[in-house]
Amino acid sequence: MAPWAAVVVWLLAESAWCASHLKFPSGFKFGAATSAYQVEGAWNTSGKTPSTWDTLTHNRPQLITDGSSGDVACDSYHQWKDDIQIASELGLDFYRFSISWPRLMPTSFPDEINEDGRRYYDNLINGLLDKGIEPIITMYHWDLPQRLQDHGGWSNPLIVEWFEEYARVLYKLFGDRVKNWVTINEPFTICTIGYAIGAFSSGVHDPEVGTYLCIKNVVMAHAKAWRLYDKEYRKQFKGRVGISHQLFYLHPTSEEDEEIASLAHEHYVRAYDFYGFNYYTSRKIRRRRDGESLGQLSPMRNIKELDAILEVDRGWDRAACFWFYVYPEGIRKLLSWVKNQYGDVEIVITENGYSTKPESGSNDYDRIKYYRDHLEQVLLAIHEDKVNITGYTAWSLIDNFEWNDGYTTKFGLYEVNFDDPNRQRTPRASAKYYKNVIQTNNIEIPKKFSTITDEL
Ligand code: GBH
Repeated sequence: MAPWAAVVVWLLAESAWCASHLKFPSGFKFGAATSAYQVEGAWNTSGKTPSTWDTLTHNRPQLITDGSSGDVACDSYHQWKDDIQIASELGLDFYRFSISWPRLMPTSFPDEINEDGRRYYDNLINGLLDKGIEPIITMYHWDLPQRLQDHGGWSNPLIVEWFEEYARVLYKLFGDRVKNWVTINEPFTICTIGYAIGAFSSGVHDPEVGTYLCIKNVVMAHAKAWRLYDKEYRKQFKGRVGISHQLFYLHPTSEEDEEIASLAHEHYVRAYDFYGFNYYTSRKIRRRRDGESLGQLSPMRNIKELDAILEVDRGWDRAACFWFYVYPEGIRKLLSWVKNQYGDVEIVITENGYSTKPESGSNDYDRIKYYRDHLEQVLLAIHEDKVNITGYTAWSLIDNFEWNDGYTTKFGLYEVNFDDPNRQRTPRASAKYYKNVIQTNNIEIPKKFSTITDEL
């Protein structure tokens, strides 16, 4: 090979494997996220009525690792000024949070707006805007009004209209200031975990029928809410409405399994104005072998419809949650997959983050490494694969109620002291790392973060 050719090969290899010289394009936005039930607390005050998660945690605490609930959680209902303060300290471009449907609409329907609830969200939105932080609202992050669940919840087709009416209230109340909406967080999780296991929001165990009714109605509800905005509000408010899907990358076990991997990714549906993309983990996928049983039905174990087995790679590191294996290349492969499948759709990464055990405190070098390695793959997707990614969201701004894990696994850039009545928030090393990424547009880990010292 001529020496110049060797240099070209080296340059190509270098750019493909190492992204440390790459930058996020101008206009790229960084944010962090939470959801109402996971942070707000104040579960039965100020006019709020119960959600499915209040019911589940109160009636069946054995389903939550530490028997806890979101009754108080981070008390963000009262500590919202602190949340704005730390979002501002981090230099976030946006903060993604969700609205509690039963807090805003205690009857579930538009006949009554709870003024306390409305004031809370107004304060949060206005406080963020005052600091130059864009509010991004998730309309539905799993805390369905219990009253609607009593009428079948997501398996009742009427929910499509109920959701549309809820969306209309949100657009009317907040649409003048909120320009980016996520209708529904993770349809796949709501319906498969909701109904296949029965230990999630719905509390109903019906993998045969419930899952499918739910998926259809969730997708229809999203479409209705999008259409409503498009027809009646877009001209006036000039905003956008998307949806967030959780995708885990499914790595074909052999060449034979490439088709099944692609079909399995198809399990997740398409989006509208933008594609909200939540990524945490990956699995290996292969066809079920003759005589092999599909085993326990769990969304991250296998796919019944495809007769596919999901496994983990022994080489992947683990985070604190039982389902969480680390495979940074998965996020890039999935981003490219979405582009190849759906065309040049705009993608906003609406969640990505890492869990630690409570004991690991605020010296969370493994979380920093997770963020660095995933941001590197996002940069490669942008520059090498030309995927149209416009934003990145860290999950989560603060430690919070991690669903069935309760408070036993932590996702926060800020640690929350759950023994303190004020739920004090303290930055972890990863908060400082993320702030540095936003400030410098450089993902490399500054020396001061790469050794664990008390100063952090
Ligand atoms: C996101 O879901 C959520 O949007 C967010 O609220 C949450 O705090 C965050 O991730 C961290 O978990 O029964 O084997 O499928 C991520 C998707 C779906 C992953 C439920 C864990 C349970 C394990 N999650 N899944 S399994």
